[in-house]
Amino acid sequence: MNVSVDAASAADAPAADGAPPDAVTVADGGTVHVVPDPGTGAMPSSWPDTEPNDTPEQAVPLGVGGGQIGPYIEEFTGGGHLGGGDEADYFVFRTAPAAAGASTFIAQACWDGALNVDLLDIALYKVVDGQPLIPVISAATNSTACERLPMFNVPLEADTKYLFALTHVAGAGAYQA
Ligand SMILES: [Ca+2]
Ligand SMILES: [Ca+2]
Repeated sequence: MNVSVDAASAADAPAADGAPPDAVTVADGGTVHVVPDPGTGAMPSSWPDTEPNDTPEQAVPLGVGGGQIGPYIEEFTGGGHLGGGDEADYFVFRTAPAAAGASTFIAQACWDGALNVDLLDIALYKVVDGQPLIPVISAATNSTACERLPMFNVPLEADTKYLFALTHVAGAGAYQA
């Protein structure tokens, strides 16, 4: 499995904006995204693919989730869709407080293999407001059927903001995640 981490260490290079370097591993070359607050409601069992959700700034707020968290995007309406000008679907949630028990993350996204395209890649980021996105885990193979995280039940920190991204690679079609 070809796992892409899409990240660069900023530990020994000054940030592009002139800010002092720090030791955090950053994505997007150090770009700081303003990710919406996920809110305080309970995470819905089916995640709505509410457009536009094409940038971290436009992430769909999902509230608070606990236990085993995973995307079930438009579970009852055929799934999400990428391509045809839609380059990404972003979602943001917060994990439950520690008192509620441990939270983990699972994810895969599959599409019609008859399309014969590498439709998408997936990635999970930790969000600390005011800092670049912190890559947690991702999958960016050239599969023409599914993308799935290389680890089952990825441990998540309690009471922490996370961003999940499905990014378009090629073709166009629905996906089930
Ligand atoms: Ca989108
Ligand atoms: Ca892919």
